[in-house]
Amino acid sequence: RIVTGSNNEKIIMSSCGDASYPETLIHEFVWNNSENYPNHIALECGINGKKYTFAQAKDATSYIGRSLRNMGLKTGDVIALVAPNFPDTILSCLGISSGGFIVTTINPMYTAEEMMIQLLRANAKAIITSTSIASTVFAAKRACLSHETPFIVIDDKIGSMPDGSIPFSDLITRGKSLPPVNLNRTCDDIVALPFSSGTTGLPKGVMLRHRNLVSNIMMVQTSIDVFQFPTSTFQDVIPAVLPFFHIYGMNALMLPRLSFGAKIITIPKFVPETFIDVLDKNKVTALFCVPPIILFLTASPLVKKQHFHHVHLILCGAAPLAETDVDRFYEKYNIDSQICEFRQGYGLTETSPVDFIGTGRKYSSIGQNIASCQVRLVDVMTKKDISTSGQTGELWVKGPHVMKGYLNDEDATKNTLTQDGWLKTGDIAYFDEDFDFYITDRLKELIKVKGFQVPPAELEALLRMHPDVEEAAVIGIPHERYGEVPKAFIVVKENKKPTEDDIKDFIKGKVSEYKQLRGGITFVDNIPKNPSGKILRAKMK
Ligand code: 4UV
Repeated sequence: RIVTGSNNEKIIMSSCGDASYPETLIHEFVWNNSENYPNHIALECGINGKKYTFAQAKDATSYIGRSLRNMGLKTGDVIALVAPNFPDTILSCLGISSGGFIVTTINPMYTAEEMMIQLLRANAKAIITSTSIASTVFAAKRACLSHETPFIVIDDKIGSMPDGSIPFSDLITRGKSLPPVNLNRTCDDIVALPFSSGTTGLPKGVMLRHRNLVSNIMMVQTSIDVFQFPTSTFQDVIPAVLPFFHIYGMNALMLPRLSFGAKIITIPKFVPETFIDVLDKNKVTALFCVPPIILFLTASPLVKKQHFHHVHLILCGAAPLAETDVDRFYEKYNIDSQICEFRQGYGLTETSPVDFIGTGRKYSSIGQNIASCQVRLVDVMTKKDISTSGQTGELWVKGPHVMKGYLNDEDATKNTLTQDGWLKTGDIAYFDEDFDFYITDRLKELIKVKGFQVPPAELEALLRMHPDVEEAAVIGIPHERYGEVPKAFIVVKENKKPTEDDIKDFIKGKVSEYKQLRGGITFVDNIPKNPSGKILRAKMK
């Protein structure tokens, strides 16, 4: 399994060999098999029941692409998609691809200020959103983009459309009478631009090509036989509560599952009653989760054994999960773990996202590297490769799924991607005698709250804007339900005495709910830094 590279690096190869994948654009790939089941339901809204068959969804995608073209948008323009999970959110995403554009997905829970930053960094030329959040998105648009920027709104039956909005449904009806788009795109072109803070600093646009997304889907598909992964087929019914704006929701759930013919039931927001209602009304076959959802499934009195009657896979990723949490789940429901299997997945926005999937043997393990994903473990101190089980090092990965780089950020790209294509994950890991891997720590500064990224640099920059704050540092501390929460250390200016509440109030409206300083604030005399001014986070922890 371990081969020595030309620079003496020790490369841990995948036991699944290499994946083959077609040189196809992602929207073509997703609909490739759909002619085998054109009248099956592809998309259904878990709230209002709105449905699309595979044939309808495929056609709608193409019409949306044509309509966007017809608005004067050009090949390679970036379109911001800021919407909760709806069938129309999926159609928008694929429609953007079929028009030859790039989609930057923005968290719909963001404040207008947070949205503005991404709209500007991504250089968005149009926005697709939905009525329930349209006023916030419109405020962000008005503050930073030109008046003419197309503002397209999905009617989610809550809220209204700001003046001058284009109803999303018009895109489909108008597109029918427009000529097909003459696409001049290759698999090397960028199609998605999700944002991630990577190993350090502020969120950056992660440039993902068509090939990155398609290859990663096939890398997983090639591996599932070897790992005896409960497969996904056109008979699958999958609730989509993981947000599509995040790469896990986008290219582990939405795009791959649709491409294999699953029915996706969209859930715009995790509300326990809504989630249970979807489980009650549908024969759900697979659950895509983050650790807090596993805890919910175990703890909630609303969840019953019968909800898992047809479930063959529970996938969990995006943040660490303890083995005991999985044991507790099985103990509570007395379910056969051979029939309703639990697996972890591990990945990053920068790797489209999947690198590892569980082999089903050990719940606390992220499993093994999937087909075509090469791995190195690099000792943090000596920078030498590790080739022995049990020793920890930084996890590096390489393969056709690795991003092109960060948009307009050469320094960050160089610090993350080596010249020969290795991506430094910023995670610390080891492998055991079976080559099953375990994540033990995070070298990077990123905080994960309920699986969502919280970049400390963003909160630190905000805190420094408070008139009484001299210096600030933010770290993640463990939290029972959320995994981690941000905690701030603050040095105040001379003669200033702000309270913890003063500072929390200052942050409140500026960043989303999940980024709030739930870990509290400690006032200190100084912040430990290295000679070049970098905060020594490990020391602070
Ligand atoms: O960039 P990102 O926000 O990306 C993700 C991706 C999650 C995925 C991907 C593929 C799957 O099959 C799946 O189940 C989940 O979250 O954050 C990347 C960082 O999240 C942490 C780790 O620090 C990454 O660098 N992370 C992701 N998965 C795990 C994890 C995991 N299973 N265990 C521990 N940490």
